[in-house]
Amino acid sequence: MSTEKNLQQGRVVWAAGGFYTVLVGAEEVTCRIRGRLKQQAGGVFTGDLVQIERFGSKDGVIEEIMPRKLVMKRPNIANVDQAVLQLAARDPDCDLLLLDKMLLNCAHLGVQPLILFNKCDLLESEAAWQQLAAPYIAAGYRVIRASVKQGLGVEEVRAALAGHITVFTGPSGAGKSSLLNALMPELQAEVGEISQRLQRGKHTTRQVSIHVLAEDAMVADSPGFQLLDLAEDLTEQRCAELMPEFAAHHCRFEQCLHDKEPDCAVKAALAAGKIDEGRYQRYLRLLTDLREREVKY
Ligand SMILES: Nc1nc2c(ncn2[C@@H]2O[C@H](COP(=O)(O)OP(=O)(O)OP(=O)(O)O)[C@@H](O)[C@H]2O)c(=O)[nH]1
Ligand SMILES: [Mg+2]
Ligand SMILES: [Zn+2]
Repeated sequence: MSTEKNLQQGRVVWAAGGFYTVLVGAEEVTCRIRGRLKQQAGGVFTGDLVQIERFGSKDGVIEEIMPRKLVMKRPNIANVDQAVLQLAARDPDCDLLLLDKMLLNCAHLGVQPLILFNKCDLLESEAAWQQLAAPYIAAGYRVIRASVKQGLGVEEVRAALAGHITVFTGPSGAGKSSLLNALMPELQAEVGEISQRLQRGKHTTRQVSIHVLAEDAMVADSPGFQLLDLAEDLTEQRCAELMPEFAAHHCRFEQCLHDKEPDCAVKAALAAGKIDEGRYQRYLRLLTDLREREVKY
């Protein structure tokens, strides 16, 4: 008699309390995991491709974790190739330093970022939109103007999701779950209020969950956050390289951080109004954060 196990491949789409929901084809299988895997490569992440052994139609056990392409730390998810970085244009206030950190982390990891400003129904004018979006469009990022409330931008997002595994990420209260519900009304993900006193969301979504939007598109909802660290192995030099609007300018020193160095082409471009002052100032702030972090270690 053969002892070969009958293994099937699937993707972990949800994890809670030691159980993992693995999608095998269109079937959801509830799995435990082999003890030896708990230590391997940090355990099992939502998004992992795994080999499972089935017991009956609904239950199974994860036997192998397939090599993963990447792991995002915040939110905790494996193997995504695109991230919708979603912020509310208003309510809660738009935290652009947080956005710039998310952009650097994505670029560092090799995840394609897509900036989405939601709640544009709350913007007072066209000028307010321009002020928000123009620096990012000028830097070369793709920016989507959205109001889930009014249905604005939803189909543009749907089109952008084709062919990708995309995670929706950003502050609590940005409307990530609301956007997912607009894309997949059958989902009925829980949506929360904004605390007007604190001007932030109430951390309604507690777990990362992956959903099949179309044959070639998967999307993940994820818990929002207020604070974010730059990736652990991000250096000052790497940050400088990952700022797309700096790339066209060539400084005297190849390793220029565009801070206090002489003959800096980036600073010249800044003075000429070709680089956004806000983006540059936040970049300097992040360099300072990284230096302080180095001192701590
Ligand atoms: N005005 C306005 N409100 C919106 C819009 N989209 C979502 N909201 C509201 O914003 C609040 C937060 O929405 P959620 O979808 O729960 O936000 P979230 O990003 O999933 O928050 P977490 O799960 O806590 O990370 C809810 O009260 C939504 O009704 C929009 O386009 N305009
Ligand atoms: Mg949510
Ligand atoms: Zn420079």
